[in-house]
Amino acid sequence: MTSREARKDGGMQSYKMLIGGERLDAEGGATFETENPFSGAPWALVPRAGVADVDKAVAAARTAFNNPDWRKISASARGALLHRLGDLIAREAERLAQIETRDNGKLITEMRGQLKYIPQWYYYFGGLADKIEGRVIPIDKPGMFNFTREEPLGVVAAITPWNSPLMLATWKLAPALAAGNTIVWKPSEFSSASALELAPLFEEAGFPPGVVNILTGFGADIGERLVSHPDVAKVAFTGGDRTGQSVYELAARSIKPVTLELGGKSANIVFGDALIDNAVKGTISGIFAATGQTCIAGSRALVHRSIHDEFVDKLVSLGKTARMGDPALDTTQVGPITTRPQRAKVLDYIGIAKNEGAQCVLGGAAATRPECGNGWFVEPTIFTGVKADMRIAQEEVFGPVLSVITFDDADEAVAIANGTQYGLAAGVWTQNIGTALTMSERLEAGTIWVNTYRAVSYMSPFGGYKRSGIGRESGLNAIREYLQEKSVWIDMIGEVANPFVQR
Ligand code: TXE
Repeated sequence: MTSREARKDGGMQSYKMLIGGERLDAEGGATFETENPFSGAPWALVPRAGVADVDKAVAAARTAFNNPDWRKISASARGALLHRLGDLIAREAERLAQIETRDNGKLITEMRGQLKYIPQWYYYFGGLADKIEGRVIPIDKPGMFNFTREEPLGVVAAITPWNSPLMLATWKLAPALAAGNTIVWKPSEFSSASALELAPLFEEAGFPPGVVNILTGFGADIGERLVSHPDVAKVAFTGGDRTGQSVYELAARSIKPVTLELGGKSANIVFGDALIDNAVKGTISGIFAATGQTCIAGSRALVHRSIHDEFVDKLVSLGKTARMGDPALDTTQVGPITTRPQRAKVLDYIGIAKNEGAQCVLGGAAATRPECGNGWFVEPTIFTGVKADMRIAQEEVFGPVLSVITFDDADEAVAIANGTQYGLAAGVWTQNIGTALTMSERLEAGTIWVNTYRAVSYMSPFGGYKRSGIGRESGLNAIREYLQEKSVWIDMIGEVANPFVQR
């Protein structure tokens, strides 16, 4: 439903889900309000799906998977659909960016950048759709011909979070569709609007009904049914690690493959020989961009003792300049926290860090500046004197809170950086190529940035080591997460071998 088609209900926009090509309310008509994190006010009504809606959406996706209009079209034609979708998202980019800013408080400048970039995933994986080839195996059995086919899995449940809703959904949808699967997409209850605004574009691009279904509602109501549904072949999840763990446990019961991306506690490691002003900017960007609500947030700055004081002075000076306020303004640099519970969690962690004895050198409280209005803001916050084993240095805060930890040599930096249960990303700031390369090898993380931070691309694999996740998104191999390999044997001789002996 585009905003033009959206019904207004008591001044609030009212959305419908997308199931089997139809725009539907939840069974029984349940809805919930979605709020604007800057005004603190509800602005739209979203269907609150129940178990019956899950069953309906999965059935629609399963029917679509067997529909020859999808199953039998050529891989090139499937790729062309993805290309068209990319073009339509580019056409609607500004509108989608505005909706996201209203619904989840992301900066409009960041959303414009993301919406401009998202089509590339559809172009890239659309281009890949007809380049997935099986193999002929030079098999060791005389008279036998053996080849492989790469086949889609079936219905993929894509469960996505609120922090970069369209981008993180795209990372799942583009490869899954390119591989020929069908989708039930459950966006976060905190950011469903952009997903529902995208819904008509699937039809306009030419995807048959039911290939993409969008089910809105609460994880607590429908998560379990969706993950354990016997007709769901795979679960692709991005979210918190506890939810991820329960999704994994549930998927295991029905032996389903999963892709999990579960956040981190990434270290930005600054060596004594680093270009200090660049490292300061990279560290600030790593923790305050997107108000720290990114899985890749560089929430620990590991700083060599020789430059610690100069580095912290510069960090605080730059951090102080952050312009907070209305995320819809081009000039705003730090927006609100997306959800009320998340704001409470961030403030709790600030309290925990203070009680643990960390020194707060910037921020450290809810923001009450006039330009923050009634929004759910937290001041950009920096703690120094943090010890590697403190909770603030071990647990994901998912907000604008940086912990600065001192180190004396590379071995200690590696031990601290690797000393959490997570392993999503790490930054290394040095001018020494040897240090850059050895650190890239020694750090246990799925992405290493050297003298930069927060770069991602549709071409490059993204995912976690250790508790940060399973599987990779983006890059050539990501499509393999949505395919299964079949081995086909043909006897070329036509002689039936001894039936009592394995051939
Ligand atoms: O995430 P949830 P929340 C981290 C971050 C944050 C914490 C909690 O630390 O503070 O997670 O955020 C759906 N079965 N990240 O509570 O619950 C839910 O509806 C199936 C890191 O918002 O993980 C939503 O669609 N699904 C992260 C999705 O899971 C369930 C991004 C994510 O929500 C479910 C966001 C269930 N039982 C938060 N319960 C990252 N990796 O970037 C909930 N969901």
